[in-house]
Amino acid sequence: MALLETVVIAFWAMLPAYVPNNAAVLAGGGRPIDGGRTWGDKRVLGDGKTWRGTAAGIAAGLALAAILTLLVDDVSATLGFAVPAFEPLAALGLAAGAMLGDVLASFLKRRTGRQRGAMFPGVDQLDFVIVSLPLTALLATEWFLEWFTWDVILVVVVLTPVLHVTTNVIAYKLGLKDEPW
Ligand code: CTP
Ligand code: MG
Ligand code: K
Repeated sequence: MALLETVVIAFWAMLPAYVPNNAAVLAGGGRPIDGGRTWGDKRVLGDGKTWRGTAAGIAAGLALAAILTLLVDDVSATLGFAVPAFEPLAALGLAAGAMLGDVLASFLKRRTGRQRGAMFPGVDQLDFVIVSLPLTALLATEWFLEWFTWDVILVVVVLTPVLHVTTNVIAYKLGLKDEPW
């Protein structure tokens, strides 16, 4: 597969996992998932993980997957190669997996003494990939094996941190996020 083709497929296939984080930032607030509870002397997850942000993030990922699926034929024809349509379970694995990865990362941050908003290099950039890909493989195995070939996975692992850093710096400069990571 040509490199450009691999990059486009990787980006397209990951969009339903990329958008939940950004939607959560825009929609976040209200009741924290951990209800304010602590484990030892630290919060279980912290005020940065809310029910509203999480629900909005998953909904945004599912909505984007549905829109992309409607566009698949036109985009594939224009590009000259096929991009994936999202099966409902694939969309769910990507969107819910992204939010679950983010929540698990906050759990790890609190256990390692990091305050809300603290940087956790590596984890911040890849938490949603580490959970969304295995969850999608579990929920939509055939779809996953068809699209997430090893070269696509490699591109995802390289491309995601670059996109993550870029979008977060932009969100920070626009005043949407408190920190640029
Ligand atoms: N957010 C949310 N619910 C989520 C994820 C994010 O409400 N599941 C919102 C919160 O307002 C959060 C903001 O998006 O403050 C930025 O997200 P993130 O950087 O993941 O959270 P942090 O506040 O940095 O907290 P943490 O240190 O736990 O990552
Ligand atoms: Mg943060
Ligand atoms: K995060």
